[in-house]
Amino acid sequence: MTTTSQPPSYDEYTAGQPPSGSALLEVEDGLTMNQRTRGRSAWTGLECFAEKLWAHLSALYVLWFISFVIACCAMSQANKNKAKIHSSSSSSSSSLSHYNHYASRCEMFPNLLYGDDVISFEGHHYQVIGGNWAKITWRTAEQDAWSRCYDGAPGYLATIESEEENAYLQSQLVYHHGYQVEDQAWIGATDMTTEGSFEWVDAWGVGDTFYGPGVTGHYENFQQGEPNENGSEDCVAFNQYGRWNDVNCYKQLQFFFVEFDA
Ligand SMILES: [Ca+2]
Ligand SMILES: [Ca+2]
Repeated sequence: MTTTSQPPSYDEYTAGQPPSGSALLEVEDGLTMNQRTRGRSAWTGLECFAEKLWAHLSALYVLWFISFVIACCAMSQANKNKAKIHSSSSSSSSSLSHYNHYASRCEMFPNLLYGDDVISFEGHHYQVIGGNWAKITWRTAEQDAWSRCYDGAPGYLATIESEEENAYLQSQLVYHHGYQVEDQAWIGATDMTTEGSFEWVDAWGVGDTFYGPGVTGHYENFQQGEPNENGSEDCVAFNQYGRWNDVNCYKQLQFFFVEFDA
């Protein structure tokens, strides 16, 4: 009976019974105990590294997924807002951008009135800003009007579209506590885009042409002989009688009317 001498297994070595006098015992595959021990340690270290790497990658994936979901929600909401504004107006993209700029500000600060009273007439809301001591150009008045908010709506220089509205604003001007005879007020009319064609500049940044070649059917109240483009006159002043005159946009007047669509 022939017996084959089998080398001890790794477990037998680790069971504490290595052959005597052999710290570097050779086994069947030619590896020593030290080599096997180092291999196992290396493998265990690799497994540990892999587990940590997977844990980090899992955490990063979760963070990326949460960011992705938040970004999708934000884009969806932005698209809804854009569609809402588009559906409410057919204005050009520049007008839309102009309006959005001021509308979003008024969403955050619905009532920026700077201590001035708001008055109402037939569903329209106004402020009469200024005093005899004031020196206000049309551009300054326009920017000031847009900086104001009432009940979430941005202000703009008043657009006057009826005799009744014009008469109401005339009375508010002359009875204003800061008014003195011959003071005037800016309104939101200009022909700076096309000479001789006057349009209203409202909260959207541009409005309807109400006076000019071929334009009929719109309210206007220019005094006799006006508009006359005397020098360079592209902005419209409103006098104590409620009559209108084109004057230089950098002329300094005492008042301006702000209107809100709220
Ligand atoms: Ca002009
Ligand atoms: Ca004039």
